[in-house]
Amino acid sequence: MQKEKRFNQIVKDIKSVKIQGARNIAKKALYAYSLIPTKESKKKLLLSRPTEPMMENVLNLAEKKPYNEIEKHFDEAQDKINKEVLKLVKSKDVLFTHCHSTNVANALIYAKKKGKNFEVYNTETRPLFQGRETARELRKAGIKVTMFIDSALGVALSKEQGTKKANKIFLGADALLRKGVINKIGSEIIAQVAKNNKIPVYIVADSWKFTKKKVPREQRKLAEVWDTAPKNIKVKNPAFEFVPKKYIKEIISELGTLRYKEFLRKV
Ligand code: RUB
Repeated sequence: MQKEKRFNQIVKDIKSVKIQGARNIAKKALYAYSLIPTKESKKKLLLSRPTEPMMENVLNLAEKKPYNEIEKHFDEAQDKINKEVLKLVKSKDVLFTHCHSTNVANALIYAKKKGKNFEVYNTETRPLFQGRETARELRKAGIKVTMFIDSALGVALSKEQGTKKANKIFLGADALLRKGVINKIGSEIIAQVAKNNKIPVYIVADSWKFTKKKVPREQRKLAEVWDTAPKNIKVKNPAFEFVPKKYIKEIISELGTLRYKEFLRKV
């Protein structure tokens, strides 16, 4: 009973985005599955957030391998990612990120600890404001952070209205696909503006987010956008979008910092 209660709480927290980000979702889902390792619980977990191939990859492994063997991958991969990001980050950089990605945030905190003195611009990420979590976490690590509303993206990525120009973009990913990546809504437009402003876009993501399958893009509750909307007004709340590989300079994963083509060869 206790196990069932804990399992259900995790499913609830993944659904409500209390547990968020591909890595945290996959890690918690693995733990939940270890509590109740059945086909039915796997199905329940997979339905909790549909745009999460890392969760699916991890749960597929969990059917064959012991929990500890799979669980250690998360930190091992993150360590390698941190070292790759460290090579790219320079003091005085103005780095831009969106939403909250543990792979990105951990790597930036590691770079700061290693003595790099950069600053970060980030976007609040409506409607659920995951950008605030990123800002809080980075600031706590002593990183200078400036947060923008999502629609001020053009300002954050150019030298306008008292801002510097961000010179590198680090985005996380929920899904790594053959033709590009899926990440939080807003990511494609960030990549387009970056391209226009000649700012390189790096995807920082564990390679276990890769899938050859078609990945559905989650549509979330309309009330997250406008809970008192008049009945005759339509509201849309897409949570994720596709970023074509043409906008991506390199993928930074535990396999190294690689051009998209090379990454596909290695993964
Ligand atoms: C989070 C999001 C993150 C990726 C990668 O969306 O888009 O960029 O999941 O995160 P949500 P991580 O808040 O809707 O889950 O690096 O933590 O795996």
